Formats: sequence, structure tokens, C-alpha cells
Amino acid sequence: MNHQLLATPKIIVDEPVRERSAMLDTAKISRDSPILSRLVNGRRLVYLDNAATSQKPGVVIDALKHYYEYYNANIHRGLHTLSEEATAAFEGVREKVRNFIDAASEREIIFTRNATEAINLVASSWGRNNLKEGDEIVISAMEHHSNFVPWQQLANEKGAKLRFLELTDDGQIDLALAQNVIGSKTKIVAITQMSNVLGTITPVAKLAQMAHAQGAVFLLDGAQGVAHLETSVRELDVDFLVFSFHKMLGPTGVGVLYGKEELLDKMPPLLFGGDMISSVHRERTKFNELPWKFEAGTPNIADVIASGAAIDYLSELGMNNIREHEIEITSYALKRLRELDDIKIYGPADAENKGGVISFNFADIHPHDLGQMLDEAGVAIRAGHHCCQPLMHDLGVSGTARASFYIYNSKDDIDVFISALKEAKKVFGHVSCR
Ligand code: C6P
Repeated sequence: MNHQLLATPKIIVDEPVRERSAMLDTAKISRDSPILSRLVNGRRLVYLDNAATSQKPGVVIDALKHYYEYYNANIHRGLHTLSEEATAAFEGVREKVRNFIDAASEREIIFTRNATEAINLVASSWGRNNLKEGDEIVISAMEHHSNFVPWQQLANEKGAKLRFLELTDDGQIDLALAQNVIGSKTKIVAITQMSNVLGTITPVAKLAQMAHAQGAVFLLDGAQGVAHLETSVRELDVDFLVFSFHKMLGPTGVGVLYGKEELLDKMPPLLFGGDMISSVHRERTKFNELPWKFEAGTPNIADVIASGAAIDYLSELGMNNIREHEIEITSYALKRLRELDDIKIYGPADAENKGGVISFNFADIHPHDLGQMLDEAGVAIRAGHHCCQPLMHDLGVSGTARASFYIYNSKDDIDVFISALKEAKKVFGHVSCR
């Protein structure tokens, strides 16, 4: 075992210089997440890998600890105090989620392990029961593998066709071409709310309308979007929405499937066992009502409860303020990146059309090398194909470097990031001269 990895991280004593953005007090928000005051390779951590997962405020960590220390029990089962308290806290989060995404009923909120599991649930349960040979499934050319492979596999199994919404040169969904793709054979349109590579924010309401006009259902992959954009399932009129809490300040291991009640009602359960039944006989089983019909076995009680603390934290900041802050930070980062020579930035040019995600290649440095060099400067980014290999193929690259921002990032973080890029270029320039 590598004990170095387990060593207690050094904590910064001096408060880092952080500029307050117009919308959010990034200095205070940074102090709220203990991990953001650690050192990495002797430097202040500048965490720019938020599209992969977000850091957690103390209130979320405390909610986890409080559950285990004070009322740890299984839910929906016991009649004792601890079980009743745990059940109330768990079901209370379902109501918070309903309110956060503006769903009509708690019956429409199903807890899963992550967004991926939620998409697989729809593909397996709804898909297997509603698709036949010759039907069409429409996704876009920038989907994450989690919103790609389940549909590809379902299409193969059913003899259905997987079709694609193509992108314009600046990484937006080409709506003119979409008219030719979403047609009478389309049974489901499944699209990301925000690309995890290009940052593109998609025209969800318009696409949902186009799907409904053809009698198709619409699934929104909100894995990137829900953490950053105020999202109302009723305003957007989406049939399914999926997302993961770990990208929105919550713990890992909790995802959500929202589905319109009339659709969920008709779908068979995916997993069978405890909690998802209403009565069991030797020959037959009557399933539980929504949402528990889809939640077999003991759920991730502690992490769901802590996810409620994440919703409270985000709601207090205000989703509109979060969006405004991200536009400000992303505009600044785009401006500073464009000052560099040899940079290729992918996706929409304007921060108004994208979330806080910037993919780029720089000075012929392999994205993995760049990631390592930046790590030495304490800057965490992601490099690679970002689980979007078909998009990488379309872009003509094997991978990109990606910086992604959230509520605690400041312009000061961007300046450190840009300096680290300049330093990397100096080092790699020397290496290639040898
Ligand atoms: N993207 C990234 O670094 P899960 O793993 O189930 O929580 O989320 C899957 C997923 C689905 N859709 C989109 C658009 C996503 O970005 C992700 C996760 C991370 O880009 C991890 S690969």
C-alpha cells in the first residue's frame, strides 16, 4: 500500500488571496469546503476538475457524520425511534429534490446510485417495453458514454436505429439538421443538458417540443446541467431527467431519476427484492407504489441525507447567482486562455452559451503531460477523452485537457492556472529541443 497517499495532507495556514466575484463570496465558499485549504505538491490546491466531481462543504460532511453518530438505522422498516428519524430524513430529501427540480410529485423522484444507473434504468425498463424493430433513438454527437452506450445496446438488442443530432462548428446542436433526424420513427430523444467536454448548453425546451411533436419521449441527462443551471422539469417539459449529487456538492453514490408519473407507473421495476414490494405470495408479487417500486434493497441512506444538505447549500447561494458567477469566471478564463499562443479551444466561444467547462489542447503538449505538469503547480484539471470517445473522433483528437469551474473558483484561480500553463510550455519547449 502506498502510505504516502494516506498521509494527512498539509493544511495551509495563510488564507489564500481570493477575489470576491460579483455574485458569490468565493473566499467564504472556499473556507466552507475543508479540502480547499490543503496543499498539493507544496502549492495551494486550485481545483478545476469540477465536471468530474465537486468538493464538499463541511455541512454535507457533517450531515453524514451526524447520521452515523446519532440516528443510523435502516429505513421504512423498524418502528423504533432511530428508524423513524432516518426514514423522515431520507424521505425529506425526496421532497427537497422534488422542489429543487420543480417536479409535480415526490412519486416522480427515484434515488439511484448515479446518473448512469438512472439512464440504464430508463433504457432497460422503458426501452425494452416500448421499442421494436425499425424504431429510432436519437442522441447527440456529444453525449457522454453513459448517455450513449445504453441506447446503442438497446438499439442492437431491439433492431432499432441509433441516430445523431450533429453539431455546428462551434459545438452547438444544429437545430436545422435536427428537423431531419427527429421524425415519425423516433421513440426517444436523449440529450445532455450541458456537454462535459464542450460546455455547450443545449436548447432543451425546443428539443423536448420537437420530440413530443413526433410522439416521442424526451430524456435529459442533467449530470452536468443540474448543478449549474436552475432546472424546472415542468417548464422544460422533459419526461425523464437524470443527475448525480457528487457533481453538486453532495457525496458519491447518489443519483436521481425523475420521470413523469404516468410513464413511471407503466414501467416495470428493474431490480426485485426488499422494499419494492407491496405483498409477496409463493406464486406472485404485487409491487410497491411509486417511487419505491424502483428502489429495491437498502438504499444509500447516509449519502441521500447528506445530499439534502447539498441542496440546502446550493439553494441558499441561489442557482441564478451560481450561473452568473460561472459566466463571469468562464469569460475571464476564455479571455486569458486566448492570450496564449498555440492554444486550441473547443466548443462555444461565448460564456453565455456554455457552462463552466473549457476543453483545450496547448502547444502540442499531450493532455496527460499537461495534466501532470499542472498538478505539480497544485492545479487539478482532467485530461483524456472524458468518456466521450465518439466526440473525440469527430474533433479529430485522441483527447483534450479540460478545466471546469464551480462556486468556489475565483479569477485568482484562473491566474494560477494560466501561469502553470505558461510554465508547462517552457518546460516542454526545452524537452522537445533535446
Ligand atoms: N462525467 C466527467 O468527468 P455519473 O458517473 O453517473 O455520476 O455521471 C455520468 C455522466 C453522465 N453524463 C454526463 C454529461 C457526464 O458528464 C457524466 C459524468 C464525468 O466528465 C465523469 S466521466
